[in-house]
Amino acid sequence: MRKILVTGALGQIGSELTMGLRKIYGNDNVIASSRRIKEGHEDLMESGVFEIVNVTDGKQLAEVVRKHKVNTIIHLAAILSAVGEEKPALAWDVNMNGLYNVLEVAREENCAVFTPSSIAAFGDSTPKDNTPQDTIQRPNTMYGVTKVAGELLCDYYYHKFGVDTRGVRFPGLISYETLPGGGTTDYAVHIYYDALKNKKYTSFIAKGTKMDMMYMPDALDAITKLLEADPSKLIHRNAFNVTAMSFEPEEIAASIKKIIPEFELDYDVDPVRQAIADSWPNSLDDSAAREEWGWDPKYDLDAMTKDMLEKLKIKLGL
Ligand code: AKB
Repeated sequence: MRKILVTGALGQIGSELTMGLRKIYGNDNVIASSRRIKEGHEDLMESGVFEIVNVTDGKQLAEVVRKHKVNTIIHLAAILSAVGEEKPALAWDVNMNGLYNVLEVAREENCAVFTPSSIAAFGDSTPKDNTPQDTIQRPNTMYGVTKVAGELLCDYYYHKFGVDTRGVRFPGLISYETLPGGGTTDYAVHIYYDALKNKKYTSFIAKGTKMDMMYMPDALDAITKLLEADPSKLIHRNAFNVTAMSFEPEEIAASIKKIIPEFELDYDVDPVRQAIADSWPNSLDDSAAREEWGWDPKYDLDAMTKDMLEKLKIKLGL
């Protein structure tokens, strides 16, 4: 039976993944952890074990893994792209030293590891359309640098020490439960909140900027599917391209307008986040994930918009 530790459990992915995993593996078998307690996550903290873990503290991490006899670590604690450009030293510390500590304790305690990479692992010199699984990776953000290095480090721990490492390159993730914390694709979450509250949104990403995106239920499905995939079928263990849709701001606005006709979009472009977005692919080729472990997303843009607006309306009490 799996005994799972989730790091970054109160973040955008972690808050939904932890509850989903508790349904599959049982409340007592999924330990949630975060570097601090956050308001609004009482259900998660009370439905199973919760531990304070700062992933940059290897000793603290190892103690929690041993205490709960953890055999699988889902490592989500990370600094995202926009915050990473504001605080590159912090991004390096959390993303690299945190991952190194996770891999070391996994090696010592015989744990499997899942950790996400990102479309940020690509850069200006990467082919932009239908970006191949194996291609040029020369990112120019600190977040991207840590994501490429992380992919390589996970490969290294698999080949050198036999640690069962797995991962996907996530695109922008859209969800209603917990807000994302400081990414470039965050506009595609905020737009739904503002559409419901104000019937208009000012985008910090420019017209015509295409990026890959995915609705959270598909992202959770990717994690649980890859975690349980037959290892003999996995060629690309740690860095599977996965995507569900690719759109530019005006396309998500058009999708919202089908449900809220008076919705309006305008622009006030943030040069830092725009430069990051411009360096990322327009659309990924995720055929390796489809072939090796059956990746098959369910939500396209309109299906996501419908569900997001319905769920957010309830959440915001509108
Ligand atoms: C970000 O925008 O930084 C993240 C990502 C694509 O990894 N959402």
